[in-house]
Amino acid sequence: MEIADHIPDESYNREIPVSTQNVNGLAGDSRHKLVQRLDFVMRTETRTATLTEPLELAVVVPTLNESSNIVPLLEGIQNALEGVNWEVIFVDDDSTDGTAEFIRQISRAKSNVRVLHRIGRRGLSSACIEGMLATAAPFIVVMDADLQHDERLLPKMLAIAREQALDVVVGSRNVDGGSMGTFAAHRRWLSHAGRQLSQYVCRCSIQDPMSGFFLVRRAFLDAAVRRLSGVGFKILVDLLASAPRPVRLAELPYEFRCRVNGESKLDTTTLVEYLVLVGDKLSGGYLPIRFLFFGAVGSIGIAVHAAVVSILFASGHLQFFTSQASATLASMTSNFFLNNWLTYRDIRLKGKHILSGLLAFYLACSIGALSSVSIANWLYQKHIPWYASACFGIGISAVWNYAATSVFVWRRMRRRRQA
Ligand SMILES: Nc1nc2c(ncn2[C@@H]2O[C@H](COP(=O)(O)OP(=O)(O)OP(=O)(O)O)[C@@H](O)[C@H]2O)c(=O)[nH]1
Ligand SMILES: [Mg+2]
Repeated sequence: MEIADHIPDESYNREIPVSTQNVNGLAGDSRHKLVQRLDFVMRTETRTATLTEPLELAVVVPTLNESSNIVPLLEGIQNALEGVNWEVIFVDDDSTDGTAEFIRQISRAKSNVRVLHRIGRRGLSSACIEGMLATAAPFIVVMDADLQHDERLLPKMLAIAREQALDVVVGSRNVDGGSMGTFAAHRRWLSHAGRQLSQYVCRCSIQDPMSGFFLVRRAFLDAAVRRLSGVGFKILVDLLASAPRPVRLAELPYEFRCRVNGESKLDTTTLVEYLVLVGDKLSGGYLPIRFLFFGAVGSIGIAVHAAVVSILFASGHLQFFTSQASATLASMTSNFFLNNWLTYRDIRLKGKHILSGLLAFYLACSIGALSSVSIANWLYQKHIPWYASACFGIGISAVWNYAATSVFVWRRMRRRRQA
């Protein structure tokens, strides 16, 4: 049964239906409390930009399946920013729990709440960048939706940025008074390692570069935005490493809370993406990231091929031709799944698209293999040494496989998924 609460909105002189039907994991009493809190959010007057009182601060919140956190988050921001002219921009990557629609319903009554709904896209950093670009506010805060960041820090961040003319103010867990809360030991270690690594690319000294809670001055963002990589989770490191000049920065302590509702989106690719980000910054942005991943996966494919041939042929069970054909199929299959998991993680194929993607991948790679053999053979006949001919053939097939599969497997499938 749908729970629809008709919340009177005097400014519109009509009832705004807000459905909490899709709010994840909440039932009975909790849902009732949520409805009351939503009512508070909808009724509370917030200052909105006018000609005499311009917008002062935008809060950009990336969301992926965070429907149960939206109301408490808005409530917290609203309480913290009393007297400030603010807006909040949620950037949602097509959450399956109805987060975007839920926010849209709130937006109909509250003009300072907006949602940027991205379809066929993934990525926390790119979501933050697009959210920051969607506002005209002179100061922008990026914070998570999961209530782990202390919204009471918001007015202090704004005040210190103004008073000391700072570019960036970071909500920090690693300065006096701040804490990681109940963060697991391995996450603390990862955070520490990430901090050490960030020193090589950031244009300032910072204790908590892994923080996802920070304020940035619009003018500073504008100067750095074209150099941003937009890869992965660590948008603050990206921003600090993209600065055209040394950054004027302060850190304010806060205690990192634990997540109560919803699930963490961190996975093993987060670490890989961070390494890619640092590599990209160290190379001055010239690293062809996807191609390098594709190449690394291809090398693993060679190892898979060699292993399968040696097992099947050396064991004496199969002829060389059959062993070779089985190994080719095995390596193409493992390459497809590894590329889908890593190289194209932001546009990953799922569900029924996996099978059609795999078949398209087989086809594209078979054409690549045939061209590689023909070109290498032709060069060899022209008296080019065998190793140079072979390398050239491999190079040609790698470029072909990358170009063809990126267009015909991942991008084409993505377009179909959007249709
Ligand atoms: N738009 C968008 N938001 C994302 C994406 N991945 C994560 N988020 C949001 O980014 C914020 C941080 O994600 P979390 O999964 O909480 O990551 P974390 O805080 O580093 O990790 P935990 O401590 O385990 O919660 C949350 O508001 C997520 O909903 C994404 O791909 N796109
Ligand atoms: Mg979190």
